[in-house]
Amino acid sequence: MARSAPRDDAGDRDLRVDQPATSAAGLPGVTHALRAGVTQMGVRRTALTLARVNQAGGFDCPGCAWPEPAAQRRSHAEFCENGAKAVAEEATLRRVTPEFLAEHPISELATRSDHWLGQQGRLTHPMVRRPGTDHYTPISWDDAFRLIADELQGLDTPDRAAFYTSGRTSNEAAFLYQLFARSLGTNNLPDCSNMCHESSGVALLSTIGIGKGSVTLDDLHRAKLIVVVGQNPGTNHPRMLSALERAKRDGATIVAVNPLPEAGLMRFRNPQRPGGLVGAGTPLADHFLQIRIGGDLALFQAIGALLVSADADAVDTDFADAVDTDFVDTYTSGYAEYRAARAGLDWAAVTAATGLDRAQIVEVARLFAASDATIVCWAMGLTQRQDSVDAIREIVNVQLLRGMIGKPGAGLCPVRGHSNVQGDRTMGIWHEPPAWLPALGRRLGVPVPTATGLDTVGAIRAMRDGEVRVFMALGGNFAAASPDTDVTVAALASCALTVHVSTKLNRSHTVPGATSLILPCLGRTERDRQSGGDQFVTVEDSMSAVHASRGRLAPASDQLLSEVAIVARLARATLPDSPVPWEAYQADYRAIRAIIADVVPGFADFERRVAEPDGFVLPHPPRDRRTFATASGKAAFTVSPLTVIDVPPGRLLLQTMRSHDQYNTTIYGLDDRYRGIRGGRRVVFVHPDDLTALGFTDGDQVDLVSEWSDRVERRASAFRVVSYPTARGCAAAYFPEANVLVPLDSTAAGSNTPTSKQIVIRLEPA
Ligand SMILES: Nc1nc2c(c(=O)[nH]1)N[C@H]1C(S)=C(S)[C@@H](COP(=O)(O)OP(=O)(O)OC[C@H]3O[C@@H](n4cnc5c(=O)[nH]c(N)nc54)[C@H](O)[C@@H]3O)O[C@H]1N2
Ligand SMILES: Nc1nc2c(c(=O)[nH]1)N[C@H]1C(S)=C(S)[C@@H](COP(=O)(O)OP(=O)(O)OC[C@H]3O[C@@H](n4cnc5c(=O)[nH]c(N)nc54)[C@H](O)[C@@H]3O)O[C@H]1N2
Ligand SMILES: [Mo]
Repeated sequence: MARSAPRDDAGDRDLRVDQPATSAAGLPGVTHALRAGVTQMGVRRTALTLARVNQAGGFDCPGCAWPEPAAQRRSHAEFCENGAKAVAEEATLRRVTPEFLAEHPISELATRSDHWLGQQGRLTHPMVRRPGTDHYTPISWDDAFRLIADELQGLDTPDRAAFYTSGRTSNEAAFLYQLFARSLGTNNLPDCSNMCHESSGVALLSTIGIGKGSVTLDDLHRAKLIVVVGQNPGTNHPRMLSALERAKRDGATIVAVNPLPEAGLMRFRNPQRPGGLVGAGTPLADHFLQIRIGGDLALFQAIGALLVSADADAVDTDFADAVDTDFVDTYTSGYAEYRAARAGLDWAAVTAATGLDRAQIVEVARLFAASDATIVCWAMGLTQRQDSVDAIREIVNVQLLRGMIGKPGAGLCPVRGHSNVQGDRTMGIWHEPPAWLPALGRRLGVPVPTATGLDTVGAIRAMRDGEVRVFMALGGNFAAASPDTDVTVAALASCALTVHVSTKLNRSHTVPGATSLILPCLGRTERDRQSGGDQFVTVEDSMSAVHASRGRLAPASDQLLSEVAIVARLARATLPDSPVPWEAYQADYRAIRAIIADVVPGFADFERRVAEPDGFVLPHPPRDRRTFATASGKAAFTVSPLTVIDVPPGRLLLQTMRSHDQYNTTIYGLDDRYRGIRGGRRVVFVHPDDLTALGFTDGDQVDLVSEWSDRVERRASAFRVVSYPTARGCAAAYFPEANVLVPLDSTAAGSNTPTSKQIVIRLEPA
C-alpha cells in the first residue's frame, strides 16, 4: 500500500527549500524556543515553566538524555531550543477532551498527520473505543482497569500480552511496570531502546561487561580528541554543543563522521554566553569525514589496522608506539587474534565502504595515535544497521588499543535519546530477565518468569501472527515509531485489546485493537500528589547520573493519574492476591525507591543520595576501576568481517532521521531550519551528482520504493527531491514518514534493531 501525504499536510503545498544553515543554536535558537513556548503556553506559563527546567528542585527536561552540569556550574538557563519545544508540547494549554473525540471519529483521525494529531493538545479523560464502533467515549478509571484486568485474566498464558515502554517513563513507574508484567508471568517487555541504542548495549555488554557509556560530563570537558560518529547534536542534543565548545576552547580536536555536514557540528553559537548570541559562531569540527552510510565499521577497522601497524604500507613511524601495551596486557583479552585479523587490510573495500580516501583515514588515525584522552560519541547513525553491533565493537577495539577506558577525559559515549531510556533499562524494562530479578521475586514472594520475552520486532511479529492479543504501552507511539508501518498497524489492529498510557493524541490511538483504551497521564512538568503527599520521581541520564524530577504545574486535567498510579491500580485489579504492596507504592514513591535500593545494584541509600542537588552517579566498573564483568574478566577485543553494503546500480542507500522540528513521532512544526527546509516534511535529500546520474533534478516529485530480499514492494509516495551535499550514493528522508519503507525483518545482527538507516531504495517519478 502506498503511503502518501495525509490530507491536512496539504501535500506539502507550502514546502520551500533554501540554502542549509552553516551554524546552529545562538540567538535564533532562543527566539524559536520562546516562540514555541508562548504559542502553546502563553507568556506567564512559559516564563515560569522554562525557569525550572533542569534546575535543582525543578523537573528534568523531557527533551534528551544529555546530562546537566553540576548544580554550582549550571548556567541560569540549562535548556535549549528543542528542550523548550518538548516542554511546550507537554505544558500546552490545548486540550483533547471527550467532546473533541465525540466530534472526530477514529476513521477521521486516522487520515490526519502526526503533526495535526499532536497539535490538538493534552488528553484529559480516560477513553475507550468499544468493538465495532468508530469513536472513543469516556470510561471511568475503575472500569478501565476492570476491563484490562478481565482481558489479561482471560488469556491462556501471560505471554499473550506485551508491555511496551517509551523512554520518558520515570524510574519509579518503570520499576512498577516491569514488576507488574513479571508478577503476571511474562518478560514480554519491548521498549523504544530496541529501536534505538540496543546495538550499543549489546556491543558494550559483550566487550566491556556493561551496556552503558564510560564517560562523565567532566571527561568530555577534559578530552583532547572527541570523535562524534553518526550523531546530529545541533538538533537532538543541543546542550552537548556547549560541552564540545568548552573542550575545544581547552584545546580539544573534534572530528565529525557523518554522511551529512550537519550545521551544529560545523559551527555553533552558544546561546548561554553573551558572545555566543551573535556572529558566525565557533567552528566545532576540525575534521569532517563525510562517510557513506554504513562505512563506520570499515573506518574503525582501518584506524585499528593503522594503530597496530598491521597494515603493510602503514606510515609506521607515526604509529610505532600507538598501542598502549600496558593496558592491553593487563586489562584486555583477544589482542593477538585482533592484530592478526587486521593484517592485509583490504583498502579497496575500505574505500568502497566509506567513500573516504586513504589519506583522510590516516590523518584521523594519527589523531587517535597522538591523543592521550579520546572520547568517541555516537548515536543513531551507528545503531540502526545490519552490522551495527560489530561496528560499535570496532570502536571499542580502537579505544582498547589506546587504553582509553577508565581514565580521565577518555572513553566510550553512546549518547542516549529519550530522557530516561537508560534508567528504564536499569529498572528492568528489558525482554531479558535482569540478573537481580530472582532476588526481587524472593523478596516480594512472587514467582518470576525466566524465559526471554518479546522485543519490539518480536512483539510486532507475535501480534501479526495472533500470538499476542493484548498490547499495552506506557508512553510512546508504537504505530508510528516502529518499522514497516503497514505491517505494524495491521498487527496492532488485530489485537483484542490495545492500551495506551499517553499524554498526547498520536497515530497509535488511530489504529485501535478490537477494544482500545487511552489512559491519560501526568507529564514531567506537572504536580504529582498522592495520598502520601507531593511526590517526585527520578531519572538516569546518558552518563549514569540519577537525579530527582519534580513537576510544579497544575495537571492538564483533574482526571489525570500518574504513571505510577496507573500501573499500581491496574496491578491491584488484575492480581488481587498479589503479595506486592501496590497501594503503599502508589501512596508514597519512597516505598518504591526503598525496594529499588534493596534489589537494584548501585541504588543503596537511594532516598538520601537522590536528595543531593546533583543526585548521584551509578557505579560503572570499567570507568571506576578498570574492572570488566565479561566471561574472561577482561575487556574483549573482537574480530568482525569487513562489510560493504551492496547497493545495486541505479539505487540509493536511504537513512531515516529527525528534522529540527520534531521529537521522534511528535512533530512540532514543518520546518528543518538547519537543512533549509520550510513548510513540509516529504523530502528526500540526494547528492546532485547522483540526481544527474539517475535522471532527476531538484524539485522533482518522486515515490521512494524500498527493495529488500522479501521482494515485497514498500512505497512512500509524493516526496520532493532536494539536491543536497550528502555522501555519494546516499539519501535521507524523515522518520516517521519513511518508516513504511523499513522491512520488519531487516534488523541488526545481535540486537534485532530495525535498520532504519540502511534501506536500499529506488526513486520513481510520482
Ligand atoms: N529535538 C529532538 N531531540 C531528540 C530527539 C528528537 O527527535 N528531537 N530524539 C531523541 C532520541 S530518542 C534519540 S535516539 C536521539 C537521536 O539523535 P541522533 O542520532 O542525532 O538522531 P538522527 O536524526 O537519527 O541522526 C542520526 C545522524 O547520523 C547520521 N548518519 C546516518 N547514517 C549514518 C552512517 O551510516 N554513519 C554515520 N557515521 N552517520 C550516519 C545522520 O546523517 C544524522 O546526522 O535524539 C534524542 N533527542
Ligand atoms: N525510521 C526510523 N524509525 C525510528 C527511529 C529512526 O531514527 N528512524 N528512531 C527510533 C528511536 S531512536 C526511538 S527512541 C523510537 C521512539 O519511539 P517512541 O518512544 O515510542 O515514540 P515517541 O515519538 O517518543 O512517543 C511520543 C508519544 O509519547 C507520549 N508521551 C510523551 N510524554 C509522555 C509521558 O511523560 N508519559 C507517557 N505515558 N506518555 C508520554 C505522547 O503521547 C507522545 O505522542 O523510534 C524509533 N523509530
Ligand atoms: Mo531513541
